[in-house]
Amino acid sequence: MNKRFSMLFTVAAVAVMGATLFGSTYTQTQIAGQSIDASKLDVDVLEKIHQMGGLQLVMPEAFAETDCGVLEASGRTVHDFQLTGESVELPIMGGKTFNAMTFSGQVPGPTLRVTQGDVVKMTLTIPDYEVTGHGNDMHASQISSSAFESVNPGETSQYCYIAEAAGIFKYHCSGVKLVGMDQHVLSGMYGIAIVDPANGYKKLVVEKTSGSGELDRKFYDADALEFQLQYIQLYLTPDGNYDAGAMFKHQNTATVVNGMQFGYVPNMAHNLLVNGDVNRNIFVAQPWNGLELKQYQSQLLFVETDQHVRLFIENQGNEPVFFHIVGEILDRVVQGNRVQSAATETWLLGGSQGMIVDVVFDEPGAYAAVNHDYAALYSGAATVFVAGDPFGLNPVLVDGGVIDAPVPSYAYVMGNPSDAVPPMGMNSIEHPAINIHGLYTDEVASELQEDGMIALWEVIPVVAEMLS
Ligand SMILES: [Cu+2]
Repeated sequence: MNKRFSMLFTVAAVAVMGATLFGSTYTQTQIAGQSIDASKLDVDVLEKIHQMGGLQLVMPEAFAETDCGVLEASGRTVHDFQLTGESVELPIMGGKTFNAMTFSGQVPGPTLRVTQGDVVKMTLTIPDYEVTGHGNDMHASQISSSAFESVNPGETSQYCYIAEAAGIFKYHCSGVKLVGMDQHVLSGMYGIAIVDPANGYKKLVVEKTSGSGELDRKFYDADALEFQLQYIQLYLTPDGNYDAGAMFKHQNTATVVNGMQFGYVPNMAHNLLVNGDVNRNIFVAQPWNGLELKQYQSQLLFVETDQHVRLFIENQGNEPVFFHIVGEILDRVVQGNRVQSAATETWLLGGSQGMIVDVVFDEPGAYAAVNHDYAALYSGAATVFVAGDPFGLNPVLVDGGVIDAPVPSYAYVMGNPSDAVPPMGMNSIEHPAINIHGLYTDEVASELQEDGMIALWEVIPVVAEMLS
């Protein structure tokens, strides 16, 4: 037996013996410092150690290593995650603007997507014209919080870590040495990291009773059409500045999903398609109506019926989220790569909690995903999914020459909004098309357009012309 194996063997043996001794009594003081003579062990115990894989009990190398040089040379996949901290003015419902703080000119900040075990190399740059310093605390990391030290204007800072745990994790500005953290986060400096499980996502099982009353179990492949939804509150003074007094009293001005109130509801184009009139609203609240709003015009989320849909949901805020989809049951809720619930009506997220919701929409229709706290719902937390072709638009679109043949969802015609679509992962179904939508600066929106994303404010008039 070579020395290395011998040492591992001892570690495994101690684990087994420890378990046995603890099983009998918790008062065994002789466990500490006990040495085990392997030659005297029962052969069954040796077999047991062999079966449990002694080698695997040794921790992988450098699991809490934060040295970028060491981690980059480790052979793991490295993700370069570059962010800038910038204060900008962005629109708020009602035609006004507010003084936002952003990661890279957008709220929420860019989504990072990695696989469990990958290395994240986070680089935060603060331009020299920025009015304040910023930091970035990434909840997907397990490293000393000293790495989240704030970065001054005109400077750049970096840290590396291994994304060890699978799930959805927030990242957020840590202020200037924690000072102003509430202001910076609640003004927009937050985002998520999605860490896909090393072995991928699991198949979805949906149990229902069919028309006959028999229990009907249906299996869906792990591959899913994915969306991301992040909830937070805005606490603002009438002139669009952060209101700390309102925050301490939990009196928010607005509840936003991916930065906007009612950002995913019908717009005038949907009014025209469904009601034949741009001014006849489909939904009770359509505050972001009009082509001139460009990337801020509200959009809908389109899915197919009988399709596995995976939602990455994070509560970035200061109030609870009671996540519910009107007309649907959440088929599965996963947190920490463990199933928490199946077939549940609503799931609660406290502040800084995330979850993955798997859902299959059975029937064509419109479904509103809400925070079932009425104050949140009526102040902006309503997001409309449209499954299939509930409005019978396929014949109209085919006759008008917009599409060649009927499509399983309107995503094939209008695309899904870019800020609700996470980067592709190992079990992602690619969206048929993606349109530019989000609380982006005009610079960010132009970059997305240059990258080939659809600018609906340019496409809609063309489609309307074809249909007229
Ligand atoms: Cu900040």
